This record gives sequence, structure tokens and C-alpha cells, in this order.
Amino acid sequence: MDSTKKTVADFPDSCRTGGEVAEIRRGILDHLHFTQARSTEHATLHDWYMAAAHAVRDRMLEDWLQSLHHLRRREEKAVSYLSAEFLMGPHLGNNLVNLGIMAPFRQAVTELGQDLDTLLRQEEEPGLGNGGLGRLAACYLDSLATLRIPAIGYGIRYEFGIFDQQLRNGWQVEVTDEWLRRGNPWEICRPEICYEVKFGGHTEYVHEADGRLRVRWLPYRVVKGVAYDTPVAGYRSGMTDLLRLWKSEAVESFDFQAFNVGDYYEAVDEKVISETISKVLYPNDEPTIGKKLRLTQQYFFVSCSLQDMVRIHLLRGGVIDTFAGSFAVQLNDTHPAIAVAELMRLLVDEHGLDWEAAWEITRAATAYTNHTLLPEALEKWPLPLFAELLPRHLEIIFEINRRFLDEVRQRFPGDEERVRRLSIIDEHGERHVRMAHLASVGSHAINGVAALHSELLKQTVLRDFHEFYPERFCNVTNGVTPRRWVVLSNPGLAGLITERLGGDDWVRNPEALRGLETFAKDHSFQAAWRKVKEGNKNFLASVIAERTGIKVDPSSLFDVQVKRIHEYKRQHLNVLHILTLYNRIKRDPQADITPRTFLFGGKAAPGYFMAKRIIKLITAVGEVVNGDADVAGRLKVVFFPDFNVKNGQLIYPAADLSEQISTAGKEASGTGNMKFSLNGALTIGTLDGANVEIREEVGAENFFLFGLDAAGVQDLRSSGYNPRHWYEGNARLREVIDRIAAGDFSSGDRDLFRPLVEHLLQSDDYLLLADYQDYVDAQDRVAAVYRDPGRWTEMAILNVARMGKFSSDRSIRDYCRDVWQTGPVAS
Ligand code: F58
Repeated sequence: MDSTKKTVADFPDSCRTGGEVAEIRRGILDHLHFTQARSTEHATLHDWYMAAAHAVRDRMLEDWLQSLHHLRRREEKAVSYLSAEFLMGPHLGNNLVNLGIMAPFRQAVTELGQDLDTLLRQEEEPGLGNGGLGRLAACYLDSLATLRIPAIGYGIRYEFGIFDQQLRNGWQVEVTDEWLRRGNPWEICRPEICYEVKFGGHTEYVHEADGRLRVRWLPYRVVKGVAYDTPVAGYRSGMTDLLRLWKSEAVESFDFQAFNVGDYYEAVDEKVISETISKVLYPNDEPTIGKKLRLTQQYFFVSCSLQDMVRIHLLRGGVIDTFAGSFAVQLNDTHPAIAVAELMRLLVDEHGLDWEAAWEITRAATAYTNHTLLPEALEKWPLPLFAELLPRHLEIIFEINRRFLDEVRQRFPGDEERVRRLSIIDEHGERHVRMAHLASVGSHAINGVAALHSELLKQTVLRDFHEFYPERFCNVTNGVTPRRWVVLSNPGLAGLITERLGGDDWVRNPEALRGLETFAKDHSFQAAWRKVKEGNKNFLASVIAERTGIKVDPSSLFDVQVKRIHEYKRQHLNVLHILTLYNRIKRDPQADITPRTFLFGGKAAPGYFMAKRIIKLITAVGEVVNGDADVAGRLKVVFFPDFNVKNGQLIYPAADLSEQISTAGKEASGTGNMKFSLNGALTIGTLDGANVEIREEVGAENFFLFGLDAAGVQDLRSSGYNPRHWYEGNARLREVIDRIAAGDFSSGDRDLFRPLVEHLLQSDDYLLLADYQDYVDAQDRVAAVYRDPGRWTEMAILNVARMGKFSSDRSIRDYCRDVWQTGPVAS
């Protein structure tokens, strides 16, 4: 750094950065006055929250500037995590944990007559993601900074994130998420960091003076992407990485042009169109095919991000040829896969590299993570749409494909069927660009997100690619950050663990949790453990009462399924079990039933008919069961509205049982499964996704397994699955389904749940009926063990003790070693 330039650190008397209670107090008051322009007398809770947030941000900036300096000046390769979604969750609490100033900050806030927990609740979370994929990106940023790996998360600053979910009359209602309404204290707008992004138009081939053929892209429209930066602090690492999200804006010169010719309204129109790009996050599970705005969003953020990387690389003094030494570009699913063509365009058209050199750089820089095996979720774009929006990229993709298919033909002469299967262009019916193929051809590494998923990828959706490029395939099992998901959300448990292990080293090194194994049977430790869980359950019970009006018994078994609502995740299998218990009670009101609270949470994509009906089924069953005098409060069914990161932080710590019951082979990994187990819940689950590895780690005897495995699912399907046969062969199952069909949970309306029932009886694509009995039996085992608190607590302790593998720090180390070939920087 230029030694003549001073930084804040050179003035240590600055009370804006100190960690003492008095300094923090002063910082908050200053922000209340100078930033919020409020007196303590008139300040609202939100003013106090904003002042607190700014006071925390002040304490992040020095490390951040240092880290940005590393990024510009150092030689180390930086990770560029390209993701259409970052589901960060509220920042304030997490930053207090990672900066290590929770205690003095709480004290300072108390001395100011406020309550920190109340202020934490004020924060509107940035819901810039749908679910697992977006949340994974957020956990990875936390780990990258904690491990001191220079990184930038690149994405879109959606003005409206994932919708807020309300329940009306038991149905989901979507409400616009206006997270920016009251301002966002965590971001810093960088108007000077902006790039132009072109769309549409056509290309021209021009012969340069040196004889080279150069392509010029003459676009129909140009928009501007402006950087909004959010600091991401590592856990006591001194490293603060960068989340850089792009907002779309109109290019001013265009406005002026129109204005000058007098068409003011056209100029305004142009502005509206440009700003639309980053307006709203697409909720998942809707067929995105043909959604032009979605492809526009993808290209928009990828182009801005790659232009930014090239700028940073050149700032480092590098020549363009060494780009892959500066950045490891990770594609979080195929949403940013257009990066392969865009990097080629930048290198060839803008920087004048020849094709072969550009291709080598692109492949060396890029790696692709797949998150789904569901064929319907694999992205493809109709060729005409692609040509209209990205004419130059389509040419580049054709050329990539031509060269790739030449190689295929060389290796497999005469195998035209294989060529068709591998082609980036799908020629069946209307032609499409297959984004997973583009990502696979353009990457040096391809990974799945759990061991089973990575294996199945090789056998199914990417089978031909695995045969062609076996060396590119690897597995990186997902992980979650113990900072947000234990230290912040479950302080009682974190405190107990720290006390017992004699230190908090486990937060960075969760393998140290193994030390708890010795105490798994220790009575006093078990009692303390149960006390923490009881406290968490009591608190959640009060929140449930407040939000739903339902009173639940905190001593009942909290049986929880929170995740997006999807048929493959089988929330309705859970309902079949609830109704099985209900029928037992109805048959024999004295039946010895372990009291349970069934808690559901999760959003359904607005256009997903079946998912919305599953929500209605859950609430309808709740109405009947919760109010039935025969049940006498032994069963309660609750749908917790608006499941998001903030609510997750309340729910995971209070769970006894974690429902991970997807059809084997369908859930790529799951990460909720890890959050539950890390908080001392036991899992009932299938051999799907990361459940397989969780069970391996915690031990089969500490996991409630049921159901067909992936091979069993395959076999059953290929031998001709007939759900009616299972229905007819099981009286209890028949009774449950018949009662739903008869309208017992819909005031006699036989039509309401007919689509669900018919689907189960006619095709049952997710094999609920085949797994039903085994699931009910496993649930009976759960109920029996819960009655033995000593045994249950021992199992819970062993779960936590053996979850070290599922820290996202481990995942990031795996990526560093197997994919990025990079590592930490020294302080
Ligand atoms: C999820 N995918 C997987 N996609 O379903 C889950 O098993 C895995 O643990 C997780 O990724 C992280 O690897 C997922 O969340 C989406 O939300 C997409 C968003 C964009 C539209 C298509 C779905």
C-alpha cells in the first residue's frame, strides 16, 4: 500500500471502530444522530436498528478495505462464485458473531435502554433466493471469508426477493417482498463500478487492417449494471469478502438521445425496460422455459461479473492470457452457464485472443456445480429466443459445439446417436440450447452436491459426459455454517458445548465436537442438554401461538418438516402418517400415543398447483385434528407461515425430529437435514442426498431410516409400479386415503383434495404408497425412543458430536483442493 496515504487504522483514537462497550454505545448514538437524524426521544425501533447496523458496519470496514486491497494487488487466485441467488439472511446478528463483539454490543444496546433481540427482529432479511441453492451460496461466502480465501459472490440485486407467504383460509397467498422499503444499511452503492450489457440486434464480420476477421455485435439495446457491495465478514478471521450484486439501470446517453429528438416517453419507457431486469426474483419450480426475462437476468449478471473480473485482473497488472490464474469461476448450477460463451466473447471479440487460447483460459477458469437430477429442472432455452436476445453468443455456442462434436466423432466414429445425446443443441422437436451441456463442455470440473447425487449424475443426466470426460467429475458434499446455524441461532446449545469442551475451537473446527461423545450418557450433561432444548421449544411455542393462534405443548415431540413444498419432498407422506395416528385415536381414544406437535413450513411456487394443495391439506388436517376432543391435545398440526432464514433460526434449534423423507434419488443433497442434526434433532429419513452421509457419520443406530433406496425405486418403477396394489393391500393406508377422498377434512367437499388423491392412486410418481408402511413403522420406533429421555438425549448428543463433516468450511476446503486449486492468504 502507498505509505503516504493514511487510513482509519492510522488514527487509533477513532471511536467508530472500537470494541469497548463505551465506544460501541457512542457509535450507535452517533449514527442515530448523524445517519438517522433522530433524537433518542423520537427514535423508532427501526431507527435504533439502523443505528446499530451502521455501528456494526463501521467495525467491518477496515478488514474489508484490506481484503479488497488483496483482491486488487495480490497474486492469489480469487474465487468468483456466480449465483443467481444469495439467500443471506439477516446480517446484524451474524456480523456480531463473526466479529466477536456480541457481548459488548448487547451491553451497549442495553445501556441505551434498548433490547438487542428486539432490534435483531427489526431486520428485514434479503430474500434473494428460493431455497437450498441460494442458502448454500450464503454459507459458502461465510466459510470463504472464515478460511481467508479471497472471494467475490456475484449475483443480482433483486428489488423484490422471494415473496412473503401468508395463509388465508389455509391457502398460501403471495405478498410482494419489499425488503428495500426502509433502506439497506449493509450495502454500498458503487456508481463508478458499472458495465454496459448488450442485448439483441445482430453481428457483423469485419476484416481488420492486420487481416484478422473480427466480429462486431450491434445490439438492439444496451443496459447498465451498477455494483452494490455488501461486506461478508469471516468468523474472527480478519478477512471480509465481498458480495457484489448488480442492479440494472438505463444507460444515460440513450435517455438523452431520445430526449433530444423530443420523445421523452420513449426515453422513460427505455428506463423502465432496463430497470425491469433486476426487479424480481423468479420463484422456482415454475417452467422457466421461454421466460425471456429470466435469460435476460442471467446474461445481465454474468456479463457484468465477467467484465468486472477482467477489470480486476488487468488492475493486478496481468495480461489477459493469465486470467485463469486470477479467478476460479464457479457456476452455481446452470443459471450462470452463459458465462462460458460470454468469457469466450470477451476474450476473442474484445481482447483479440485467438479461439484456441481463449478456450483454454475459459475451461481452466470455469467449474460447474449441478444441484438437481430432476430432468424437468434442467435448463434449456428455445433457439429462436436465444438468437433474438444473444445473437453473438449463439454463434459462439455453435462453434463450441462444432468443435466438441468433432472430438466426439473422432472418439466414437459412426455413433451419431451419441453425438445427438451430447450436443449442446437439443434437436428433438423445437431446437433448444441445453445449458447443462454448455456448462459441462466449458468447465474443467463438474461436481454434484452429495456422494449419492454425484454418483447418480454420472449414471443419469450427465452419463455421456462422464463417459467422455471422466476426469472432470468429482463430488463436493454440501455443508452449512455453524456460525449462523448454531452460534447465532442456538446460543444455549453453543454455550453448553463451549463450556463442556473447554473452549469454542469447535466453531472453526467442528471435528472437535467429537469430544462430546464422552458425555453422551452423562446424566448431568444430559439434563443440561434437555434444558437447552426445552428453552428453545418454549420460545418457539410462544412464537407459534403469536403467529397462528395455535397452542402447542412444549413437552410434546416436535416433529418438523421445513423446506420448499414439492411433491418429491413428500410433505403429504408426513400427512398420511399424521392421519394414521389420528385414526388410531379415533378407533381407541385411550390409545397410548406419544404426544407430538407436527410443524410444517415452506413456500410453494405460485404456479405449482399440487404444492399449493398440499399446503391446504396440511392446514385442513390441522383444523380437524387440533379441534377434536378425542385427541385431547396429544396431536397438534401447525403450518408455520413464511418459512425463511429468520424463521429457520427459531425452528431448527427447537426441533426434536427432522423429516427428510424425499423419494430416494430425488433430493440432490438437502442442507436443512444438516441444520437440524447440528442442533440436536434426530432424523427420520430415506437414503437420499446427504442423508446417506449423515447416517454414516452419526451411526445407523442414531438415525431412523425407512423406505426404498435409489436402486429399489428404479427396480420398482421398471417392474411396473401400481399404487392401487399398495392401497388395496394395506387397510390402514386405505382408511387414511379414503377419509381424505370422502371430504372428512374439507367439510364434506370431495373435490378439494381429489387431484391429490387421484394422483396418488393413479401414478404416485414419488412412491408414497410404496414407502408408507415402512415410514409408519419407523415413526413408531421414534415414538418409543422419545419416551426414553436418556436414550433420546444420548442419540441427540451423538448426532451433534459427529456432524463435523457437514460444516461448510469442509466443503470449501474440498472445493479449494479438488476444483479451484487455491488456498488461504496469510494475514
Ligand atoms: C437445491 N436446489 C437442491 N434449486 O434441491 C437441494 O437438494 C440441495 O441441497 C441444494 O440445492 C443445495 O445444493 C435448489 O434449491 C433452486 O432453488 C433453483 C432456483 C432457480 C430455479 C430452479 C430451482
